[in-house]
Amino acid sequence: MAYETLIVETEDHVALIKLNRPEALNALNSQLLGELAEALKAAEENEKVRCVVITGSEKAFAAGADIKEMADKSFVDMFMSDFFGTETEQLLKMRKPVIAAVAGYALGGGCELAMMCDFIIAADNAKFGQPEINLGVVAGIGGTQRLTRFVGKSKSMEMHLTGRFMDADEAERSGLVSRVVPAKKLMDEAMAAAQKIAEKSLLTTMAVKEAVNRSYEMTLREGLLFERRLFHSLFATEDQSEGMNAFLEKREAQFRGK
Ligand code: CO8
Repeated sequence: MAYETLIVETEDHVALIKLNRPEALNALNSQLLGELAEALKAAEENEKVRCVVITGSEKAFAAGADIKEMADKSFVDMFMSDFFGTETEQLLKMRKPVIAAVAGYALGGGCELAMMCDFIIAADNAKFGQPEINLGVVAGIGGTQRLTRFVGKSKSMEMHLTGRFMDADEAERSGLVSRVVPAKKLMDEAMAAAQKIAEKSLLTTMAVKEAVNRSYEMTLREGLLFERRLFHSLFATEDQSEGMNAFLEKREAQFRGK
């Protein structure tokens, strides 16, 4: 499928989705987010794909929602179209792992998009921020909620109230990103991580996602029970038997997602 605002490639078992609106630093408009939802759905439905990477350019992952598209809208326009509500739903529904590979600006909706992925690998030139306050609005696709869970109330509050940007080192220190790599190596590192995940059992990587994401939704006691039952249930799979026997036989496991 051809997209106007994305470049999508599949390498082995990894779908790479590159946001591609260089003229606007990958600002997120309805077209881009609509195409992103389609590309994610296609990756989810493609049996060959076991992991997805979303990236932008060296200068910008995404500099936020498209201000030109939003500037003249009314409350009624926003409310009746549930602006960006439906477009972002597919990313939240993804059962396959999704990595954000972030170089340059990840601001406003760009930072929020990265935080909707399962983890973020950042280039050393990455800059994260929620500068919506400068536009007379607040974050709208999860910034106040997710950034606060990632970095804590104090830092999240400061970033939302002042609009200041966080560099890659601070983002790693604060737990927003899993690690920082030299900008030139970002895509190699992100693709290597994705390939590593793709070697595992898809069934098990999906189970990991469900369990980790539950930690945001449940009490600890319920989450621990959910995890333990998930662990038990994986003993009904061929991949558990293959994984454990491969270890005992000192060979590489051949997972089949069954
Ligand atoms: N929207 C539209 N166009 C943009 C955006 C944007 N967010 N960011 C950059 N651009 C455009 C610029 O207008 C410019 O275009 P042109 O050449 O036609 O004037 C081009 O990209 C290059 O930008 P700059 O010349 O500004 O580049 P600089 O290197 O000087 O600055 C910055 C880079 C610092 C990233 C600067 O562009 C900037 O501050 N951008 C805006 C950042 C921002 O405020 N982001 C938040 C947007 S609001 C938001 O994300 C809300 C999300 C929630 C939506 C919720 C729906 C429910």
